[in-house]
Amino acid sequence: MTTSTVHYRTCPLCEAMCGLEIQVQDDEVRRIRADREDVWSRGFLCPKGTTLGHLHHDPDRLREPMVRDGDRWSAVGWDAAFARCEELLHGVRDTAGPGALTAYIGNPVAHNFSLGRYVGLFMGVAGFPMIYSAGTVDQWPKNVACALMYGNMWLIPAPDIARTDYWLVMGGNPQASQGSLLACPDVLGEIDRIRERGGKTVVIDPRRTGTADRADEWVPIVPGTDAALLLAIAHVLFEDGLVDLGDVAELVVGVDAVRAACRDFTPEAVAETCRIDAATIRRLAHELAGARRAVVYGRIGLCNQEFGTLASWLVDVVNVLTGNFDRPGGMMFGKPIAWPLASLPNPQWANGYQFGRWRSRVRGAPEVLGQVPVSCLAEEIATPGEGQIRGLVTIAGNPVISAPDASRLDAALGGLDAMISVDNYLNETTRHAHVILPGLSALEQPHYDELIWSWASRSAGNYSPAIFPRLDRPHEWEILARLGGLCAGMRNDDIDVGALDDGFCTALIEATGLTPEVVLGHYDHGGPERLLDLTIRTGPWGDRYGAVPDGLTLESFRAEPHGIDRGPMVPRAREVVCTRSGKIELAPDYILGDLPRLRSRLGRASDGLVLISRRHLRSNNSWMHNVQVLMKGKDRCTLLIHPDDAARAGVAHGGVARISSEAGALDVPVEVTDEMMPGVVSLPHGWGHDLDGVQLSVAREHAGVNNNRLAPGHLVDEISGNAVVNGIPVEVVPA
Ligand SMILES: Nc1nc2c(c(=O)[nH]1)N[C@H]1C(S)=C(S)[C@@H](COP(=O)(O)OP(=O)(O)OC[C@H]3O[C@@H](n4cnc5c(=O)[nH]c(N)nc54)[C@H](O)[C@@H]3O)O[C@H]1N2
Ligand SMILES: Nc1nc2c(c(=O)[nH]1)N[C@H]1C(S)=C(S)[C@@H](COP(=O)(O)OP(=O)(O)OC[C@H]3O[C@@H](n4cnc5c(=O)[nH]c(N)nc54)[C@H](O)[C@@H]3O)O[C@H]1N2
Ligand code: SF4
Ligand SMILES: [Mo]
Repeated sequence: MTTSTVHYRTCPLCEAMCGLEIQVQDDEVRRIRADREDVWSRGFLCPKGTTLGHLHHDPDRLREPMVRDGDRWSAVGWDAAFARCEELLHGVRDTAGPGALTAYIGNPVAHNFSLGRYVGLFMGVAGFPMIYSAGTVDQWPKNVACALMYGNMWLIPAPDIARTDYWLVMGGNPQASQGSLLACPDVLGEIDRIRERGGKTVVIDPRRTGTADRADEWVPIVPGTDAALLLAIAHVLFEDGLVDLGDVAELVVGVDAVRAACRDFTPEAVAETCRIDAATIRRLAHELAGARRAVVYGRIGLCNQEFGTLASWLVDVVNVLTGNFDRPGGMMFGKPIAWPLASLPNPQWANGYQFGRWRSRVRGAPEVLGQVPVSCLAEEIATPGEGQIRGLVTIAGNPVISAPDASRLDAALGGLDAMISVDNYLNETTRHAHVILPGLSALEQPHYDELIWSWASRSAGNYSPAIFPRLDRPHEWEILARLGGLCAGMRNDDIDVGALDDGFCTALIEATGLTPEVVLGHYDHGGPERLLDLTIRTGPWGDRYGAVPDGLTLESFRAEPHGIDRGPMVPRAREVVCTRSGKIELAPDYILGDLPRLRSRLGRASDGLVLISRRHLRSNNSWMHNVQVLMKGKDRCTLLIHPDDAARAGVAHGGVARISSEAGALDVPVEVTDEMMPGVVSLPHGWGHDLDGVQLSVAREHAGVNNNRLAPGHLVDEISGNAVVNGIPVEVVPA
């Protein structure tokens, strides 16, 4: 007899958090479509969400631990795998010391039920002196700005686009990404709704993206010059008497310092550098100030660039100056139903933020928020001497594709004495591992987003139980706890994962002010579901373990498969800002100190070609090209180039170009299109799958090229250490 069941769950793949309806027959996913009753996404989804079954059933997905001996991989049991990890990790500790071990944390950590909640436990137990992450090729500039302005690196405000009348989008393309540091289903639909209520959306981007096509106006900009543009907008706001802080006025300090900082950044002074005429800059400033509710938003194009921190900071500055901060339709802080662990105060910075507390060994890069650029990793592995990295744990990361100077990192990983990867695939990075410990598929584990609700347009939430529960093997949180112990030198047999988990949970309970013994008494299980219940029950709508009648618990969510919604964003700056002054620090000295670097940029000619990155709706960073149904259609890994530049370079549509930078060269098919502004070419990131040993049968057939082989590792936004992968000087010639 066959049984067919229907399940409701949240897609974990991106920040849109769509509700799915999943039909399963005999352990096989039959159909996935949108859950039209989902309180948050209301029937929205994208093509990736319908492929969770493909990912689950993918024959290339690793289901057992893999151990490598030379070029030979063998599947082994969990005990044998951990025994091998012990041997390898302890080998490095014994010969080179604990400082020779580190970790790289990848993007899916932020999307995975276990990993997101337990990566902190892993790092705490392992006690690494430093770690690396995808964060320094992503949002590190925004983290720096928010740490200094609001007091917590993860206190990131988001645009309330569902209620705004004017949206200025800079360096983000939600048509492909579905929005980032901005959680809202159907972002493009919101652009239509802004227009329907008489408003306007303007996109500032070197490329006329799908988002720009849907918006009302596209303003091309020279990559890396957004900070200059925003300073000029601020200049006009001051000059024309348009500054009005509104409700947050008495909460903000530093307005005069901002006024002084933008004094010489007149529209005329920046126009040539940005290639935006002064009249347009003045008009944008007046439109922002004149709209009833307006909001500026910046994303990866503003972070992964030469002046990432200045640009990310100035986005918020302009929102504050126009009275659009902490009010509906402007820039607001989210209010998650379950508080994210990252919202807890970090004792490291109890006495204020200090950067450069230590430096990387080889290039001397200053530490920023506890990390140095991921582009340091290759040289830290490859350069002999005291402190050389000999052992690496990667957790849901593929830095051989996603990190700058990819060729060097690829080579360096091959020389490690111990490499352990917690990953679901044998791919470009994990092929170098000695042991791969596979995670679960999305459908094998529960889900409730940990961090993303922090910047969501509504206070909603949705718990998804596992569709194919796995009781026969460790879940990723257990893997992390055990690996942390092994990295710390504990013996495998002595590691008590339950005790580590209880200790972690106890510390979190203490942070809520409740009594650990009492709270722990409510549970007969540990793991991420206990933490989730704790963060719901002690959150803004929680039952506080009975103290608040009718308050929410995880059980409340189990009873509501389409989720729970507690309404739109509300003003909360007064409640959450936690700087030492208690104020919004509009002009942190650390960030102002970077202005001379920007000033010197104004004089720099930009006559050559520069390379930027792009995303596509049917890709997800580097790891979903193995899903056949997403790979249909024309080649996506192409070089986009403006007709004038193509003519000058002598390359033709459909031909192959050689693109080179100081870091490397690639041959890639050409797409000539006026969606690029002249002087700027674009490659997608996340490709280059045809390396030896990669076990991705579909992706190998559509290998593409790795654009990070062109990204020089020394190019970083100096004050955050974030990689500059947008605005790389390149040359293009026929291949
Ligand atoms: N040139 C250029 N480079 C970029 C960017 C760019 O725009 N341009 N963008 C940057 C950004 S924003 C990011 S976030 C990074 C991404 O950088 P990474 O996080 O390093 O790369 P991903 O491609 O997301 O790789 C995810 C890895 O996790 C594995 N994985 C997927 N799901 C799971 C899971 O549930 N559990 C486990 N254990 N493993 C899983 C996949 O197999 C893959 O190996 O790339 C950055 N690099
Ligand atoms: N389908 C899909 N969705 C994803 C991902 C994915 O790989 N695929 N990745 C996820 C991740 S990890 C992230 S971080 C988010 C990122 O989300 P987004 O920030 O929306 O990412 P992109 O689509 O790369 O859009 C970045 C835009 O910045 C522009 N840009 C580049 N340089 C500059 C510059 O100097 N100035 C300005 N103004 N613009 C510039 C590019 O042309 C591009 O249009 O997406 C997430 N969602
Ligand atoms: S937009 Fe697509 S990938 Fe993102 S959560 Fe929704 S269905 Fe999943
Ligand atoms: Mo990202």
